[in-house]
Amino acid sequence: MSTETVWAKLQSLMGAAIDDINKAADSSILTALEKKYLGKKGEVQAYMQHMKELPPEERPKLGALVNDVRGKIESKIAEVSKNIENAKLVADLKNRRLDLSLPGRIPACGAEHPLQKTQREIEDIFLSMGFEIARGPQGEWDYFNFEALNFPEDHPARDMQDTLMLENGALLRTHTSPVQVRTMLSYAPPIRIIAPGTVYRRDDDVTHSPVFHQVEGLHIEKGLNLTHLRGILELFAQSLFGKNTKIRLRPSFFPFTEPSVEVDIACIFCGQKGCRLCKQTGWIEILGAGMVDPNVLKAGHIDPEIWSGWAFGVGIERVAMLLHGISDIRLFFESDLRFLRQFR
Ligand code: 2NL
Repeated sequence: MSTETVWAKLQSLMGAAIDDINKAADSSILTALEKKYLGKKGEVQAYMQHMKELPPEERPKLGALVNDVRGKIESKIAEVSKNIENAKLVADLKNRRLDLSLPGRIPACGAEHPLQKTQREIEDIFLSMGFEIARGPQGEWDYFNFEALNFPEDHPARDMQDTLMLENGALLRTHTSPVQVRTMLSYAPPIRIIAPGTVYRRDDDVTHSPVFHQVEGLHIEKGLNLTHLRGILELFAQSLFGKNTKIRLRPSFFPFTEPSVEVDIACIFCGQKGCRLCKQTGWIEILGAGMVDPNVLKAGHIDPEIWSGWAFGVGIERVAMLLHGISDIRLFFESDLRFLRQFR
């Protein structure tokens, strides 16, 4: 074959290839055509066979020609392939309808649990007054939960009735006081701490849950007396319930404090006129407190002749119920989103 014949045949082969490619309806047909024309055993490559028949000076021309034809077919395939993809996209978009009048999807957003929120608010108040946060284990020894806190051997709270016992002789702490005992043993006074956390009792009704939460506070320094207790707890009550909140102290009893007091706030619901929530008394009990019993200081290796202390304990559920007007404690533990969403 002469160079001219090869050239003419290649031209017509290219024409046929381009016609075929233009008619390709989808990418699988394109792949087949690519193999047919440009594959190793394809029709374009076949022309290289004629190389030997040509005079040597013509051979480079044939090589260039084959490469040129190959390049043109390749770019045609690329062009048609892109067209096929575009057409598919356009068809897709036409089939898909976007309804701009639909309401947007509101992302499901988490929020603090009302008890967590109340605990944090209480923590923030005491942190602002220079107290630090102390934490400890929820499984405790009888010694730290009762003995060191001056509970007599026969105190009813030590019974199986009120305390959840663990198998190894330990128990679930019934208050966070053991954290404060541990702190007294680990740090030298003065001490200003609060101990927030989960506590457990064998109890279950509308106002009692077997799992509940508490913040206790302990302040040990030289020369403290009931006026220091009163001043700080008044500021606490005012930060939580409003700056005009009045408080009063009533005598009470706890094994670990002497004297012991209950702290009431003037009823925030009726302005002391008397209502269901203050049981017509005008006062609502919010926490217990007192001067730390010398026996408890001794158990904490602190000399009661040198140091004095006051302490308090406040129930987080009780405060949260008062702040939000909730009457059933079980709502906090049921994980009903309709209830929880109200605190976002
Ligand atoms: C209440 C009463 C109270 C304490 C807790 C305490 C802790 C130590 C020493 C002395 Cl280490 N006291 N804690 C004191 C008085 C009352 O809690 O009714 N809480 C809900």
